[in-house]
Amino acid sequence: MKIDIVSVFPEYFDVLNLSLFGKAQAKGLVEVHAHNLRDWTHDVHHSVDDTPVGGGAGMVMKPEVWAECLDELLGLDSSTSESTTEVDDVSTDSTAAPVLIFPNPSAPLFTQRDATELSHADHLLFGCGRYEGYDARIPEYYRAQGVDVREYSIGDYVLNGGEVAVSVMLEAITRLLPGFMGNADSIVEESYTGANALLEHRQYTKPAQWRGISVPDVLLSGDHGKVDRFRRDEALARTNEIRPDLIERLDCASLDKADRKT
Ligand code: 6GU
Repeated sequence: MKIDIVSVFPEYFDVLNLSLFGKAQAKGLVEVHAHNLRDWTHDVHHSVDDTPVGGGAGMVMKPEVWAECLDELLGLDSSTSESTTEVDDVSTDSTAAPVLIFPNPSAPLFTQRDATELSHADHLLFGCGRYEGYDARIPEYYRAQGVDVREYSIGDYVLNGGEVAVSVMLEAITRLLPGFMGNADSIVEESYTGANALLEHRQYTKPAQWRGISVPDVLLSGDHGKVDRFRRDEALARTNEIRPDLIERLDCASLDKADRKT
Protein backbone atom coordinates (compact mmCIF):
# COMPACT_ATOMS: atom_id res chain seq x y z
CA MET A 1 0.00 0.00 0.00
CA LYS A 2 1.33 3.39 -0.98
CA ILE A 3 0.53 6.23 1.43
CA ASP A 4 1.09 9.92 0.71
CA ILE A 5 0.45 12.47 3.45
CA VAL A 6 0.39 16.21 2.80
CA SER A 7 0.80 18.53 5.78
CA VAL A 8 2.44 21.79 6.79
CA PHE A 9 4.07 19.72 9.57
CA PRO A 10 5.37 16.62 7.72
CA GLU A 11 7.85 15.97 10.57
CA TYR A 12 4.84 15.03 12.64
CA PHE A 13 4.83 11.71 10.77
CA ASP A 14 8.46 10.83 11.59
CA VAL A 15 7.01 8.56 14.30
CA LEU A 16 5.80 6.23 11.55
CA ASN A 17 9.37 4.95 11.36
CA LEU A 18 8.92 3.43 14.84
CA SER A 19 7.25 0.29 16.16
CA LEU A 20 4.96 -1.91 14.07
CA PHE A 21 4.56 0.75 11.40
CA GLY A 22 8.33 1.06 11.01
CA LYS A 23 8.60 -2.73 10.64
CA ALA A 24 5.80 -2.75 8.05
CA GLN A 25 7.73 -0.15 6.04
CA ALA A 26 10.93 -2.18 6.30
CA LYS A 27 9.04 -5.29 5.10
CA GLY A 28 7.70 -3.32 2.12
CA LEU A 29 4.06 -3.75 3.21
CA VAL A 30 3.55 0.00 3.29
CA GLU A 31 5.45 2.83 1.63
CA VAL A 32 4.87 6.19 3.29
CA HIS A 33 5.79 9.64 2.01
CA ALA A 34 5.04 12.74 4.10
CA HIS A 35 5.10 15.88 1.94
CA ASN A 36 5.26 19.53 2.95
CA LEU A 37 2.38 21.46 1.37
CA ARG A 38 4.60 24.58 1.32
CA ASP A 39 6.79 22.90 -1.33
CA TRP A 40 3.99 23.70 -3.81
CA THR A 41 3.88 27.43 -3.01
CA HIS A 42 5.54 30.06 -5.22
CA ASP A 43 5.47 33.19 -3.05
CA VAL A 44 8.30 34.26 -0.74
CA HIS A 45 6.17 33.66 2.37
CA HIS A 46 5.12 30.13 1.28
CA SER A 47 1.58 31.00 2.28
CA VAL A 48 -1.02 28.24 2.26
CA ASP A 49 -4.01 30.05 3.79
CA ASP A 50 -6.11 33.18 3.47
CA THR A 51 -9.01 34.90 5.27
CA PRO A 52 -12.47 33.31 5.00
CA VAL A 53 -14.78 34.70 2.33
CA GLY A 54 -17.88 36.01 4.11
CA GLY A 55 -15.88 36.89 7.19
CA GLY A 56 -15.17 35.08 10.43
CA ALA A 57 -12.24 34.09 12.56
CA GLY A 58 -9.14 32.21 11.49
CA MET A 59 -7.71 31.28 8.13
CA VAL A 60 -8.77 28.86 5.39
CA MET A 61 -6.38 26.79 3.29
CA LYS A 62 -6.13 28.05 -0.29
CA PRO A 63 -7.32 25.84 -3.14
CA GLU A 64 -4.56 26.77 -5.63
CA VAL A 65 -1.69 25.43 -3.52
CA TRP A 66 -3.55 22.21 -2.67
CA ALA A 67 -4.46 21.69 -6.33
CA GLU A 68 -0.85 21.91 -7.55
CA CYS A 69 0.15 19.42 -4.90
CA LEU A 70 -2.76 17.00 -5.38
CA ASP A 71 -2.60 17.10 -9.21
CA GLU A 72 1.00 15.98 -8.96
CA LEU A 73 0.51 13.29 -6.31
CA LEU A 74 -2.64 11.92 -7.99
CA GLY A 75 -0.93 11.90 -11.38
CA LEU A 76 -3.59 14.23 -12.80
CA ASP A 77 -0.99 16.71 -13.96
CA SER A 78 -1.07 16.87 -17.79
CA SER A 79 2.73 16.77 -17.84
CA THR A 80 2.74 13.43 -15.96
CA SER A 81 2.89 10.46 -18.32
CA GLU A 82 1.00 7.19 -17.79
CA SER A 83 4.30 5.30 -17.62
CA THR A 84 4.91 6.42 -14.02
CA THR A 85 2.49 3.76 -12.74
CA GLU A 86 4.27 1.41 -10.32
CA VAL A 87 3.90 -2.32 -10.69
CA ASP A 88 5.96 -3.69 -7.77
CA ASP A 89 3.39 -4.26 -5.00
CA VAL A 90 1.05 -6.97 -6.24
CA SER A 91 -1.62 -7.53 -3.61
CA THR A 92 -4.79 -9.24 -4.80
CA ASP A 93 -8.33 -7.79 -4.51
CA SER A 94 -7.12 -4.24 -4.06
CA THR A 95 -8.28 -1.14 -5.88
CA ALA A 96 -5.62 0.64 -7.91
CA ALA A 97 -7.25 4.09 -8.02
CA PRO A 98 -5.98 6.40 -5.28
CA VAL A 99 -8.36 7.37 -2.48
CA LEU A 100 -8.09 11.00 -1.36
CA ILE A 101 -8.91 11.49 2.34
CA PHE A 102 -9.40 14.79 4.19
CA PRO A 103 -9.76 14.80 7.98
CA ASN A 104 -12.58 17.19 8.82
CA PRO A 105 -14.32 17.60 12.21
CA SER A 106 -17.59 18.40 10.39
CA ALA A 107 -17.60 15.22 8.31
CA PRO A 108 -19.14 11.75 8.93
CA LEU A 109 -17.51 9.65 11.63
CA PHE A 110 -14.65 7.34 10.62
CA THR A 111 -15.56 3.78 11.65
CA GLN A 112 -14.09 0.27 11.63
CA ARG A 113 -16.10 -0.35 8.47
CA ASP A 114 -14.26 2.51 6.72
CA ALA A 115 -10.93 1.20 8.00
CA THR A 116 -11.68 -2.26 6.60
CA GLU A 117 -12.78 -0.89 3.23
CA LEU A 118 -9.74 1.40 2.91
CA SER A 119 -7.35 -1.42 3.88
CA HIS A 120 -8.07 -2.87 0.41
CA ALA A 121 -6.86 0.26 -1.42
CA ASP A 122 -3.47 0.36 -3.19
CA HIS A 123 -2.89 4.06 -2.70
CA LEU A 124 -4.14 6.45 -0.01
CA LEU A 125 -3.51 10.18 -0.12
CA PHE A 126 -4.24 12.13 3.06
CA GLY A 127 -4.53 15.94 3.00
CA CYS A 128 -4.13 17.46 6.46
CA GLY A 129 -5.98 20.72 6.96
CA ARG A 130 -4.88 23.27 9.57
CA TYR A 131 -6.42 26.42 10.95
CA GLU A 132 -10.16 26.72 10.26
CA GLY A 133 -10.06 24.12 7.52
CA TYR A 134 -9.68 24.03 3.74
CA ASP A 135 -11.59 25.62 0.87
CA ALA A 136 -14.68 23.46 0.22
CA ARG A 137 -14.00 23.52 -3.53
CA ILE A 138 -10.94 21.27 -3.12
CA PRO A 139 -12.87 18.02 -2.40
CA GLU A 140 -15.64 19.15 -4.77
CA TYR A 141 -13.20 19.61 -7.65
CA TYR A 142 -11.49 16.22 -7.22
CA ARG A 143 -14.83 14.41 -6.90
CA ALA A 144 -15.82 16.01 -10.21
CA GLN A 145 -12.58 14.63 -11.71
CA GLY A 146 -13.75 11.13 -10.74
CA VAL A 147 -11.42 10.79 -7.74
CA ASP A 148 -12.72 8.78 -4.75
CA VAL A 149 -12.70 11.60 -2.15
CA ARG A 150 -13.53 10.93 1.51
CA GLU A 151 -13.90 13.36 4.41
CA TYR A 152 -13.94 11.95 7.94
CA SER A 153 -14.09 13.11 11.54
CA ILE A 154 -12.57 10.87 14.22
CA GLY A 155 -14.89 11.98 17.03
CA ASP A 156 -16.94 14.72 18.62
CA TYR A 157 -14.16 16.98 19.84
CA VAL A 158 -11.93 19.59 18.19
CA LEU A 159 -8.26 19.09 17.30
CA ASN A 160 -5.88 21.77 16.04
CA GLY A 161 -5.38 20.10 12.71
CA GLY A 162 -5.73 16.91 10.72
CA GLU A 163 -2.38 15.35 11.65
CA VAL A 164 -3.56 13.46 14.74
CA ALA A 165 -6.74 12.36 12.94
CA VAL A 166 -4.67 11.02 10.01
CA SER A 167 -2.43 9.11 12.43
CA VAL A 168 -5.50 7.51 14.00
CA MET A 169 -7.05 6.54 10.66
CA LEU A 170 -3.73 5.28 9.30
CA GLU A 171 -3.22 2.98 12.28
CA ALA A 172 -6.78 1.62 12.08
CA ILE A 173 -6.35 0.93 8.34
CA THR A 174 -2.82 -0.47 8.17
CA ARG A 175 -3.12 -2.88 11.12
CA LEU A 176 -5.67 -4.75 8.95
CA LEU A 177 -3.12 -5.37 6.18
CA PRO A 178 -2.17 -9.06 5.96
CA GLY A 179 1.25 -9.47 7.59
CA PHE A 180 1.16 -6.17 9.47
CA MET A 181 0.44 -7.68 12.88
CA GLY A 182 2.59 -10.44 14.37
CA ASN A 183 -0.49 -12.69 14.55
CA ALA A 184 -3.70 -12.90 12.57
CA ASP A 185 -6.03 -11.29 15.12
CA SER A 186 -6.84 -8.53 12.64
CA ILE A 187 -9.19 -10.97 10.91
CA VAL A 188 -11.33 -11.12 14.07
CA GLU A 189 -11.98 -7.40 13.72
CA GLU A 190 -14.24 -8.02 10.73
CA SER A 191 -16.98 -9.28 13.06
CA TYR A 192 -16.80 -6.05 15.06
CA THR A 193 -17.61 -3.82 12.14
CA GLY A 194 -20.81 -2.15 11.08
CA ALA A 195 -24.08 -3.83 11.99
CA ASN A 196 -22.42 -6.41 14.24
CA ALA A 197 -20.32 -3.96 16.27
CA LEU A 198 -20.32 -4.66 20.01
CA LEU A 199 -18.00 -3.46 22.73
CA GLU A 200 -15.69 -6.27 23.81
CA HIS A 201 -16.16 -8.31 26.96
CA ARG A 202 -13.71 -7.62 29.80
CA GLN A 203 -10.42 -9.53 29.96
CA TYR A 204 -8.63 -11.16 32.89
CA THR A 205 -5.28 -12.86 33.33
CA LYS A 206 -3.76 -14.82 36.24
CA PRO A 207 -3.86 -14.90 39.26
CA ALA A 208 -7.51 -15.93 39.71
CA GLN A 209 -7.56 -14.04 43.02
CA TRP A 210 -5.92 -10.62 43.26
CA ARG A 211 -6.29 -8.10 46.11
CA GLY A 212 -9.56 -9.75 47.10
CA ILE A 213 -11.07 -9.59 43.61
CA SER A 214 -11.83 -12.87 41.80
CA VAL A 215 -11.91 -13.67 38.13
CA PRO A 216 -15.51 -14.76 37.23
CA ASP A 217 -15.82 -18.50 38.04
CA VAL A 218 -17.12 -19.47 34.62
CA LEU A 219 -13.82 -18.38 32.98
CA LEU A 220 -12.02 -20.99 35.10
CA SER A 221 -14.54 -23.75 34.31
CA GLY A 222 -12.86 -24.97 31.12
CA ASP A 223 -16.30 -25.15 29.48
CA HIS A 224 -15.73 -23.24 26.22
CA GLY A 225 -19.44 -23.08 25.42
CA LYS A 226 -20.20 -21.46 28.75
CA VAL A 227 -17.22 -19.11 28.46
CA ASP A 228 -18.35 -17.96 24.99
CA ARG A 229 -21.91 -17.43 26.24
CA PHE A 230 -20.69 -15.47 29.29
CA ARG A 231 -18.50 -13.22 27.13
CA ARG A 232 -21.23 -12.65 24.58
CA ASP A 233 -23.76 -11.72 27.32
CA GLU A 234 -21.26 -9.34 28.85
CA ALA A 235 -20.52 -7.73 25.48
CA LEU A 236 -24.25 -7.20 24.86
CA ALA A 237 -24.90 -5.85 28.38
CA ARG A 238 -21.91 -3.49 28.33
CA THR A 239 -22.78 -2.23 24.86
CA ASN A 240 -26.38 -1.65 25.92
CA GLU A 241 -25.22 0.36 28.93
CA ILE A 242 -22.28 2.31 27.46
CA ARG A 243 -23.17 2.60 23.75
CA PRO A 244 -26.92 2.11 23.25
CA ASP A 245 -26.49 3.66 19.79
CA LEU A 246 -24.57 0.53 18.72
CA ILE A 247 -27.39 -1.74 19.97
CA GLU A 248 -29.88 0.22 17.88
CA ARG A 249 -27.75 -0.31 14.77
CA LEU A 250 -27.37 -4.08 15.41
CA ASP A 251 -28.36 -6.36 12.59
CA CYS A 252 -31.04 -8.69 14.09
CA ALA A 253 -29.77 -11.50 11.87
CA SER A 254 -26.49 -11.42 13.83
CA LEU A 255 -28.31 -12.26 17.09
CA ASP A 256 -29.02 -15.82 18.21
CA LYS A 257 -31.90 -17.11 20.37
CA ALA A 258 -29.93 -16.84 23.61
CA ASP A 259 -28.98 -13.22 22.78
CA ARG A 260 -32.62 -12.17 22.63
CA LYS A 261 -33.05 -13.05 26.29
CA THR A 262 -30.21 -10.70 27.27
CL1 6GU B 1 -10.69 14.86 11.34
N1 6GU B 1 -9.94 17.15 12.41
C1 6GU B 1 -9.91 18.06 13.41
N2 6GU B 1 -9.23 19.18 13.24
N3 6GU B 1 -10.54 17.87 14.56
C2 6GU B 1 -11.21 16.74 14.70
C3 6GU B 1 -11.28 15.76 13.72
C4 6GU B 1 -10.62 16.00 12.55
N4 6GU B 1 -12.03 14.73 14.16
C5 6GU B 1 -12.42 15.08 15.37
N5 6GU B 1 -11.93 16.29 15.70
